[in-house]
Amino acid sequence: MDKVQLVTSLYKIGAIKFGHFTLKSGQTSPIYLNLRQVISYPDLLRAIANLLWEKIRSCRFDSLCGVPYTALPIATCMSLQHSVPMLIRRKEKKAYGTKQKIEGVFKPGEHCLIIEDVVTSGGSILETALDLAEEGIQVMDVAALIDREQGGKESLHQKNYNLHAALTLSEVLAILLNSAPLSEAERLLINQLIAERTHISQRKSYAARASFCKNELTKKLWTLMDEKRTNLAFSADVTSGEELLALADRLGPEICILKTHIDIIEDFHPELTVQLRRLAQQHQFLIFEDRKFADIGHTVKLQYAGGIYHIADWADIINAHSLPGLRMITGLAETGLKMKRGLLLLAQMSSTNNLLTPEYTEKTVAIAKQFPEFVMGFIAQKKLSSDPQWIYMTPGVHLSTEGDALGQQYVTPQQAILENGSDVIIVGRGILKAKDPLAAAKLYRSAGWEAYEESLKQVAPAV
Ligand code: S5P
Repeated sequence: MDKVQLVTSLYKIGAIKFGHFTLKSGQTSPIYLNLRQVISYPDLLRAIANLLWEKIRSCRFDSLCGVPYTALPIATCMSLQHSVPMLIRRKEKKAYGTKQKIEGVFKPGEHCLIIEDVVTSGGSILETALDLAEEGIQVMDVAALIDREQGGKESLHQKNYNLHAALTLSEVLAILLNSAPLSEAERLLINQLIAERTHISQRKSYAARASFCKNELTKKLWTLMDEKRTNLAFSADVTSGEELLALADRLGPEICILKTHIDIIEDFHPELTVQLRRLAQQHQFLIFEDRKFADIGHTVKLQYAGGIYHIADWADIINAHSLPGLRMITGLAETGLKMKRGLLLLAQMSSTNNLLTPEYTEKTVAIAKQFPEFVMGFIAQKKLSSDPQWIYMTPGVHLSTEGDALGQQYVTPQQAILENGSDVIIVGRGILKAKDPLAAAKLYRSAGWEAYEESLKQVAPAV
């Protein structure tokens, strides 16, 4: 049985599951690997033992010791097939008799090879190695079926143990995608996980991202964020023009984007947008009119360039739902490209029970690919693709994640940037409703920036 057959069989018997799981380490994960039931499938158990043996056949060892309990039958199988003695580590110390933790015959100084099914942090392996060491038994090598790539290999290496894993979780995901009879939801989840993992391992700085995009405004924004050291977009959802200008002036130095809903301003006058542009120039931020266009191409073209607001004249960035399809974007792009503007597509929303399904999100990303000169990226709750040209902006960000009475849901800046891989946090009431909006903006700015700097250090993707 080769790796592909083994992984697809493990999926078929339910040893690889997708959902929402809490791992032994306390971390949550959408993937659960449960190899306990392979003892009910002798062919699979034999295949696992064979694969592991291939990985360690050239290592030097006198005995094998499986990490209790799942790896015990695997170690037994290898011991029988290759006539290598086995040791067993008791998890609980015996309260009677010899009270020893390691069962079997051994001599101090002999080499034991540890067998494990799945490595996450490597903690259980280290515990086993410690108990063996207490008896004077040396460990140099560890064989495992799957390395979840969550830092286990590195922490074992620090203690001078070499991990020989037959499969990494990345390989398992790739095999499942190509060969397993997945449901549509599982296929989408795996695609997303692969994209996230690729992205996390190749996380690039904002400055570096500028070279990947085809939209000129996105380049300008990446550079601005990098130089000004802010990934904060302020959602200035106020109804008075005067208040909007006062906030833009006061908070301007803290932000990379000022987001407006121009149609909620009760005393709108065209001079307001002239003043906004002046402040944008003075404090170096971009203006994003959160208009959420969602009509046929002909209508959005008129809404964008004309009406009372003449949005195209003053808003650097606009957004649109992808619902009406490709040609709507053509309607916006005619004006937008002339004016060197940018468009964000709404790929996900923050509100409860919204109708933007995973398929809708995936199709939105596919639509964006057809307009790389105009589309900057997405309004989304998380990074959706490993393509570095797109920028991700996340609304529904608050330091307290309580939500409001009308369906808004919140994540923290840390969750948005570090865990979900977004690039810009959009904060409205978290700042507006604070006693001191400037102090609150500074707080969100540093939380967002710290999360970004932390994300650049991230090497081991947590899946
Ligand atoms: O999914 C979304 C998309 C957007 S653009 N959820 C959102 O909340 N928004 C906008 O972000 C919303 O229209 C509002 O202007 C802002 C969030 O405001 P807050 O006060 O809840 O932070």
